[in-house]
Amino acid sequence: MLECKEKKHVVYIGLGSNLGDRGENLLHAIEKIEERIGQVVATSAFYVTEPVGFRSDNQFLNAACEVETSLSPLELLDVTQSIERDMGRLAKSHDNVYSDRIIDIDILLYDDLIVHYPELTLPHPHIQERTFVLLPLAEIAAGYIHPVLHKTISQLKGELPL
Ligand code: PH2
Ligand code: MG
Ligand code: MG
Repeated sequence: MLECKEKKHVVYIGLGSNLGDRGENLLHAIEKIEERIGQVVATSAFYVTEPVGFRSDNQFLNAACEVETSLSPLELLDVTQSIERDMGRLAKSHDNVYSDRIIDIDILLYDDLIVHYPELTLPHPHIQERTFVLLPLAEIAAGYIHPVLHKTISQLKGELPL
Protein backbone atom coordinates (compact mmCIF):
# COMPACT_ATOMS: atom_id res chain seq x y z
CA MET A 1 0.00 0.00 0.00
CA LEU A 2 1.19 3.48 -0.84
CA GLU A 3 1.62 5.68 2.16
CA CYS A 4 1.89 9.41 2.27
CA LYS A 5 5.25 10.40 3.73
CA GLU A 6 4.23 13.94 4.62
CA LYS A 7 2.97 14.26 8.14
CA LYS A 8 -0.59 15.41 8.40
CA HIS A 9 -1.58 18.19 10.75
CA VAL A 10 -4.97 19.09 12.13
CA VAL A 11 -5.79 22.73 11.60
CA TYR A 12 -8.82 24.81 12.57
CA ILE A 13 -9.61 27.74 10.34
CA GLY A 14 -12.01 30.64 10.98
CA LEU A 15 -13.93 32.19 8.09
CA GLY A 16 -15.78 35.49 7.92
CA SER A 17 -17.52 37.56 5.25
CA ASN A 18 -19.60 40.73 5.46
CA LEU A 19 -19.71 41.86 1.83
CA GLY A 20 -21.53 40.49 -1.22
CA ASP A 21 -23.17 37.07 -1.13
CA ARG A 22 -21.68 36.08 2.21
CA GLY A 23 -22.86 32.45 2.11
CA GLU A 24 -21.44 31.98 -1.40
CA ASN A 25 -18.18 33.57 -0.28
CA LEU A 26 -17.80 31.14 2.63
CA LEU A 27 -18.64 28.15 0.42
CA HIS A 28 -16.20 29.32 -2.25
CA ALA A 29 -13.43 29.74 0.36
CA ILE A 30 -14.08 26.25 1.73
CA GLU A 31 -13.81 24.84 -1.83
CA LYS A 32 -10.47 26.62 -2.31
CA ILE A 33 -9.26 25.34 1.07
CA GLU A 34 -10.09 21.80 -0.02
CA GLU A 35 -8.21 22.33 -3.31
CA ARG A 36 -5.10 24.02 -1.96
CA ILE A 37 -4.75 23.12 1.72
CA GLY A 38 -6.15 19.66 2.35
CA GLN A 39 -9.18 17.61 3.20
CA VAL A 40 -11.90 19.56 5.01
CA VAL A 41 -13.09 17.04 7.59
CA ALA A 42 -15.64 19.22 9.41
CA THR A 43 -17.45 22.48 8.77
CA SER A 44 -19.62 24.38 11.25
CA ALA A 45 -22.92 26.05 10.51
CA PHE A 46 -22.77 29.63 9.26
CA TYR A 47 -23.51 32.18 12.00
CA VAL A 48 -24.89 35.69 11.48
CA THR A 49 -22.90 38.00 13.78
CA GLU A 50 -22.60 41.70 14.48
CA PRO A 51 -19.31 43.36 13.48
CA VAL A 52 -16.92 43.42 16.43
CA GLY A 53 -14.18 46.02 16.81
CA PHE A 54 -15.37 48.36 14.08
CA ARG A 55 -18.54 50.10 12.94
CA SER A 56 -20.34 48.74 9.91
CA ASP A 57 -23.92 48.29 8.74
CA ASN A 58 -22.98 44.92 7.25
CA GLN A 59 -23.43 41.90 9.50
CA PHE A 60 -21.00 39.02 9.18
CA LEU A 61 -21.45 35.40 8.33
CA ASN A 62 -18.87 33.41 10.32
CA ALA A 63 -17.91 29.74 10.24
CA ALA A 64 -15.06 27.43 11.17
CA CYS A 65 -13.65 24.32 9.55
CA GLU A 66 -11.23 21.53 10.41
CA VAL A 67 -8.66 20.64 7.76
CA GLU A 68 -6.00 17.95 7.47
CA THR A 69 -2.90 19.34 5.82
CA SER A 70 0.74 18.61 5.24
CA LEU A 71 1.54 22.31 4.84
CA SER A 72 3.69 24.05 7.44
CA PRO A 73 2.14 27.01 9.33
CA LEU A 74 3.82 29.61 7.12
CA GLU A 75 2.97 27.73 3.92
CA LEU A 76 -0.58 27.61 5.19
CA LEU A 77 -0.57 31.37 5.83
CA ASP A 78 0.69 31.98 2.27
CA VAL A 79 -2.12 29.89 0.85
CA THR A 80 -4.89 31.42 2.99
CA GLN A 81 -3.70 34.88 1.96
CA SER A 82 -3.59 33.94 -1.71
CA ILE A 83 -7.14 32.58 -1.49
CA GLU A 84 -8.23 35.89 0.09
CA ARG A 85 -6.54 37.81 -2.73
CA ASP A 86 -7.93 35.56 -5.47
CA MET A 87 -11.42 36.07 -4.07
CA GLY A 88 -10.96 39.81 -4.44
CA ARG A 89 -10.22 40.88 -0.91
CA LEU A 90 -8.75 44.33 -1.25
CA ALA A 91 -7.60 45.99 1.94
CA LYS A 92 -6.24 44.20 4.98
CA SER A 93 -6.63 45.97 8.30
CA HIS A 94 -4.32 48.93 8.73
CA ASP A 95 -3.06 49.88 12.20
CA ASN A 96 -5.55 47.37 13.62
CA VAL A 97 -8.50 49.23 12.12
CA TYR A 98 -10.80 46.60 10.63
CA SER A 99 -12.90 47.06 7.52
CA ASP A 100 -15.63 45.27 5.58
CA ARG A 101 -14.36 42.27 3.65
CA ILE A 102 -15.47 39.71 1.05
CA ILE A 103 -13.52 37.02 2.87
CA ASP A 104 -11.28 36.66 5.90
CA ILE A 105 -9.51 33.35 6.49
CA ASP A 106 -7.77 33.04 9.86
CA ILE A 107 -5.65 30.15 11.11
CA LEU A 108 -6.97 29.53 14.64
CA LEU A 109 -5.18 26.37 15.80
CA TYR A 110 -2.47 24.18 14.27
CA ASP A 111 -2.13 20.87 16.14
CA ASP A 112 -1.09 22.00 19.63
CA LEU A 113 1.58 24.27 18.26
CA ILE A 114 2.54 27.52 19.97
CA VAL A 115 4.52 29.93 17.76
CA HIS A 116 5.16 33.66 17.49
CA TYR A 117 6.41 34.53 14.04
CA PRO A 118 6.37 38.18 12.99
CA GLU A 119 3.55 37.41 10.54
CA LEU A 120 1.70 34.66 12.42
CA THR A 121 0.85 33.86 16.04
CA LEU A 122 -0.57 30.45 16.95
CA PRO A 123 -2.96 29.82 18.52
CA HIS A 124 -4.72 32.87 17.09
CA PRO A 125 -4.40 35.41 19.93
CA HIS A 126 -8.07 36.46 20.02
CA ILE A 127 -9.90 33.11 20.05
CA GLN A 128 -10.92 33.32 23.73
CA GLU A 129 -12.54 36.75 23.49
CA ARG A 130 -14.52 36.31 20.27
CA THR A 131 -18.03 34.89 20.24
CA PHE A 132 -17.98 34.87 16.43
CA VAL A 133 -15.00 32.47 16.58
CA LEU A 134 -15.95 30.31 19.58
CA LEU A 135 -19.55 29.59 18.55
CA PRO A 136 -18.65 27.92 15.24
CA LEU A 137 -15.40 26.44 16.61
CA ALA A 138 -17.15 24.81 19.58
CA GLU A 139 -19.44 23.02 17.13
CA ILE A 140 -16.54 21.11 15.55
CA ALA A 141 -13.81 21.20 18.24
CA ALA A 142 -15.61 21.27 21.61
CA GLY A 143 -13.07 19.05 23.37
CA TYR A 144 -9.95 20.49 21.80
CA ILE A 145 -7.61 21.78 24.50
CA HIS A 146 -6.23 25.26 23.89
CA PRO A 147 -2.45 24.73 24.20
CA VAL A 148 -1.80 28.06 25.95
CA LEU A 149 -4.91 28.46 28.11
CA HIS A 150 -5.22 24.71 28.92
CA LYS A 151 -8.99 24.85 28.60
CA THR A 152 -11.29 23.19 26.09
CA ILE A 153 -12.96 25.24 23.37
CA SER A 154 -16.28 24.48 25.01
CA GLN A 155 -15.03 25.83 28.38
CA LEU A 156 -13.78 29.00 26.66
CA LYS A 157 -17.17 29.43 25.02
CA GLY A 158 -18.83 29.04 28.44
CA GLU A 159 -16.62 31.79 29.86
CA LEU A 160 -17.61 34.41 27.28
CA PRO A 161 -19.35 37.43 28.81
CA LEU A 162 -23.08 37.41 28.04
N1 PH2 B 1 -13.42 39.82 12.10
C1 PH2 B 1 -12.65 40.81 12.53
C2 PH2 B 1 -13.16 41.94 13.29
N2 PH2 B 1 -14.53 41.84 13.60
N3 PH2 B 1 -16.60 40.74 13.60
C3 PH2 B 1 -17.35 39.69 13.24
N4 PH2 B 1 -18.62 39.61 13.63
N5 PH2 B 1 -16.84 38.65 12.50
C4 PH2 B 1 -15.56 38.67 12.08
O1 PH2 B 1 -15.12 37.71 11.40
C5 PH2 B 1 -14.73 39.76 12.45
C6 PH2 B 1 -15.29 40.80 13.22
C7 PH2 B 1 -11.22 40.81 12.23
O2 PH2 B 1 -10.84 39.86 11.37
MG1 MG C 1 -10.09 37.84 11.31
MG1 MG D 1 -7.54 37.68 8.91
